[in-house]
Amino acid sequence: MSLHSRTGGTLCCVALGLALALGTASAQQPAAEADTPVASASPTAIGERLGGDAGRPAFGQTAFAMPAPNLDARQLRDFAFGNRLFNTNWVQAGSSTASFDGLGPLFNRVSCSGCHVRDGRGRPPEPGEPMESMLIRISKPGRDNHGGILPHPVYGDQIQDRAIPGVKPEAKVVLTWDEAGGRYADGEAYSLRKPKIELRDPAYGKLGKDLLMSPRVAQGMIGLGLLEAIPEATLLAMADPDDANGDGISGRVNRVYDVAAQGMAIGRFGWKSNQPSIRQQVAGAAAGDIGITNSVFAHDACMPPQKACKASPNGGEPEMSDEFLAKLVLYSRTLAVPNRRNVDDPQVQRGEALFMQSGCAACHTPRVVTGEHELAQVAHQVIHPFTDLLLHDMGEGLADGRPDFDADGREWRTSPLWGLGLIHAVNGHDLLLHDGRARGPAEAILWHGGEAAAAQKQFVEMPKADREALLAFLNSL
Ligand code: HEC
Ligand code: HEC
Ligand SMILES: [Ca+2]
Ligand SMILES: [Ca+2]
Repeated sequence: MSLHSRTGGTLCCVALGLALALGTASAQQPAAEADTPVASASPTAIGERLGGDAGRPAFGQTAFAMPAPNLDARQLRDFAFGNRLFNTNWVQAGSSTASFDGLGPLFNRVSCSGCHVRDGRGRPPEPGEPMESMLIRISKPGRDNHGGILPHPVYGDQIQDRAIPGVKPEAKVVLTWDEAGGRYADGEAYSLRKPKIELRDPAYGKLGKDLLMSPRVAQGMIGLGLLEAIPEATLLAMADPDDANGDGISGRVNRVYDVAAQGMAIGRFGWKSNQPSIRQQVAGAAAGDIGITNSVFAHDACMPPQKACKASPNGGEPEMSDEFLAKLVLYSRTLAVPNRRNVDDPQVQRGEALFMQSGCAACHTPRVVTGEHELAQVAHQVIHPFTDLLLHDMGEGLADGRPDFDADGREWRTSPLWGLGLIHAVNGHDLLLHDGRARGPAEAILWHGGEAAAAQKQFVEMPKADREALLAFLNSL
């Protein structure tokens, strides 16, 4: 196995790049300011290993693409096959590569990795570009009989902006930005942008005035098995729906429909914790985003009025076997969490203390212990995901106005922050939040409102050196 030497090779340059990036930020600061005392200047409490035994050192473009180091030989073979499936470009039904056919008829991308680029983060398109690594969820006001969203009668629950020949893509998505400025308490200016979404050339008739839309970029793929192994009891213990402890923060679990179990379950995955398990998320992505049917979602995303879609030949029933699905699930569960960098840097340690003092940790839970899981490698691990997987009201600024099961139009799942500092190395951008509007972590924090308004205010009121220390800490994750 050459996996160890692969990371070793890039270590120096990436570490150097980070040091340079941090160095330029702090170099402008007078030494006195950089030494502003904070309550705890003690050595880091979190350490390097964010993913327990399923974490590892990882740097550069492949930082999110590594298998957990504790997989056994057979699992590593399955991981390698899962990796191949994740990167496979599915083709139209009837072609010669029979195991990888059945694309569409309606779809967003031809592969998982088309959106989860290098197992990392998608981004919104540049002006004039088509969407490449994000999608628009849609629905009508109301709920279906499982308490879930009410699909649009013609366009379903998602806009598929691509289709096989002979079938019309549903619509063209055009995204433009509204920009507005603000100032930190010390007078430094910032600017925030918010997307406006327009669906042009709808091919199957009117979308209607009451259409609800939720733009979402592809999420990172690391550490998901560990998040699945967090005991329900732990999630329920972290939840505080009525804010009983009076800290202004009232995380709630989402309860969503589990298709295989035919019952309700706690949601964990997706931007609104709208999926109960990795298996259902992966199966849903295959069917909804690529048009590959499977035993969980047996039908292509053709709504009854989409006749050409319905009439197109399929690539088997289902188009993806359970064996393939299981390998994709294993893969999606076992991408290693990269270790932290620069944990001994005093600025990073100051930033960690500021993170705790500013109330960030009330949602971005720094330490969680996983429980039982069918995959022993993710069970009983001490992890530092910086998420509670709960829903929080994030205010009107971030609201999409589209409920998803019990999540309302202002609620979002706390995003895990592990890997945050490596997104740029992996994906060449640092566009954050559910729709990629934030150009870096500072803008992401500035968008926090609702339950997170007090934490946001603390950030706005920090002296610049403190803001930079907090950002240096985030960059070490
Ligand atoms: C068109 C882009 C796109 C494609 C293609 C795509 N995804 Fe995703 N993926 C997303 C988006 C967007 C989300 C967030 C979904 C939501 O919030 O409802 C997501 C979420 C996920 C998650 C949950 C991550 C988390 O942190 O909760 C997993 C796992 C996942 N996708 C796996 C896959 C797999 C496996 C495939 C291929 C079968 C795939 N995706 C194809 C865009 C895509
Ligand atoms: C009330 C809960 C809450 C608090 C408090 C909170 N956050 Fe968040 N944070 C969230 C949620 C929810 C999201 C996802 C929002 C979205 O994507 O629209 C998020 C997203 C982020 C992101 C973007 C992550 C990504 O992958 O896109 C960063 C960075 C972040 N928070 C940092 C912080 C920092 C630093 C603080 C303290 C100053 C903080 N947060 C306080 C709930 C919270
Ligand atoms: Ca298909
Ligand atoms: Ca659709």
